Amino acid sequence: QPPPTCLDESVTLKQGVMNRSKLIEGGKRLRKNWSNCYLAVTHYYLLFFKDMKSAQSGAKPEITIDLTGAMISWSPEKSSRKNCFQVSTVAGQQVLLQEECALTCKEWFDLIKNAIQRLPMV
Ligand code: I3S
Repeated sequence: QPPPTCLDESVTLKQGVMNRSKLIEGGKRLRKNWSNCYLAVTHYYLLFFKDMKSAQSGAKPEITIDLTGAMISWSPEKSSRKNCFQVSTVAGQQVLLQEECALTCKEWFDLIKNAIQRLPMV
């Protein structure tokens, strides 16, 4: 399943604002740097857009995360912020996601976890 090149409502399970910090990209550990982003979850991918406006006007995602074989876990030790979880990909990308509202954050977590579990293991 090739990654969507823009927000596609027909395959989007959930979309909304999240706080994100990349941890590892292209095999390199990055300095933690939180930013607000607009996240869309599909059955196969996480798509991170700059903000809602750019997502809804057809912009390309800034980051695309392949959920096949990915791992997700709560990671309170990775940040002083509450409600943090991390997603790690087979390709070695790692992002931290965070949201102030515990309930909303758990909804994102459960949805992404379910999406991962439906995909084949690699
Ligand atoms: O895990 P760290 O290194 O304490 O993460 C903090 C730093 O990345 C900090 O930036 P500086 O590298 O300029 O100090 C960020 O501003 C903080 O947000 C990071 O900590 P939190 O606990 O917010 O994830």
